[in-house]
Amino acid sequence: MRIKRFFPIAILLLMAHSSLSLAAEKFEPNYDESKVPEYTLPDPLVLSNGEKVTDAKTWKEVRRPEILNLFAEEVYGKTPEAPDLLRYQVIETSDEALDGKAIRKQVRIFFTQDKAEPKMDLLVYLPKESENPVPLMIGLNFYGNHTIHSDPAIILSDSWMRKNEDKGIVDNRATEDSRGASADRWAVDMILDRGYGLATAYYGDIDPDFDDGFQNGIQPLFYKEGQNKPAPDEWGSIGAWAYGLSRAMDYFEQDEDINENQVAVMGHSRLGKTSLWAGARDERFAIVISNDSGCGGAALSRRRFGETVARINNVFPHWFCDNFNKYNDNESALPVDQHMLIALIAPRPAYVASAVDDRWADPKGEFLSVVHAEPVYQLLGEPGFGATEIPEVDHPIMDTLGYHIRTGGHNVTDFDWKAYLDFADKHFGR
Ligand code: GTR
Repeated sequence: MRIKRFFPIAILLLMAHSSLSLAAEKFEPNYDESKVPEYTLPDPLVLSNGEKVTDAKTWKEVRRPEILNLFAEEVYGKTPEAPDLLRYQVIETSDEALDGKAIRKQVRIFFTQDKAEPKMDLLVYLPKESENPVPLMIGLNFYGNHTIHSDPAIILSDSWMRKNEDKGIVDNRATEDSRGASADRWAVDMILDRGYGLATAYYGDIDPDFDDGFQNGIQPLFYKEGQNKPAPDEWGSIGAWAYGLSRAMDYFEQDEDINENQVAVMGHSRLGKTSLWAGARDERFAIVISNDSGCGGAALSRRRFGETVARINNVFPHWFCDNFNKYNDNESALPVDQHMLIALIAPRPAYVASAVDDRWADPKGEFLSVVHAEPVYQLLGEPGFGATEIPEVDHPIMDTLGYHIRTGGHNVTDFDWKAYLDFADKHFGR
């Protein structure tokens, strides 16, 4: 009897499992604009009780918290409160970094008052010639701080890394070959020459980017008694990475060489999704920049162009909260769409960047998010940016909101950095 009952269930489970992975393998992205489904976006300026938001006070006190909460409960997961006190240790400094042009600081940030692990190593370069305190760009990196520049004094990360031969990763660890391996994505000289500081940390220091049921990374530090994974409305990896960015911000508030009121948070791809969520939650970030962030970032989910909600949740089950799975092939049920994530940044300046060949990230969907966030900026007395059509390739548009689509593919280039620095200059009055 037992065996008879067991078999069909096992077979059913097996079938369900293989059809899932089959669905992931067989996913065919839509790249045909005429096949984008018709959709209606939720209105950022209508309360969940149906009333219209017509003044800044109602936006700030009612609608903004409502939307923030919806993103937390349904998309990225709720995040713990900030610690009362940031524990950090300055590990290394130099006033003669990068041929004497920069000040370098390497700061170890801890996530609790007592535990040593996990820890996040923050690398900070500040321009030496500028008057302090300086404005600063912060972005997480994919393969360790030592990959952003060949500076031999950068501490070589000993954290777990995703496989990548080109980045000198052997057995999931960085090697000396990793030094400077991502330097082409980090315009360190340009940033310093323009009078900005640059800070970065390895995202895997906060939560290693693989699905281990949240046993590593910072989530376990916050489990209640008996809890061994986040609840369906609690943070996944993107939530954790964004939390790490906020802890870096805690540090900037304590560093007298940094102007904590002029910090721009920037991220690429999955880390662009992260910079948007960090900037939406934490209003201390004065400017928020998304580089090719795509699905779950700046792109509208309802367009289903390129990567979709179902696809991203199947392939990266640890990025979002479990509740986000409710919207797999069911985007119209989402109480939000990604234009509302940009709206949460208002009235602070936000910049979204796309690339022509990065269709997977849906450049048009990224542009439309900015367009549909604009009414919130206008309600708060900011001009937004006035564009209704995607601009010419390689022609950034910038007002309080900014956007460009550049030549090339999924990457961060000097063109992107130049636009972000121009945008920051404009808003920081430089
Ligand atoms: C892709 C993923 C994208 C983007 C990218 C990245 O595989 O589908 O959403 O996040 O990875 O982060 O490089």
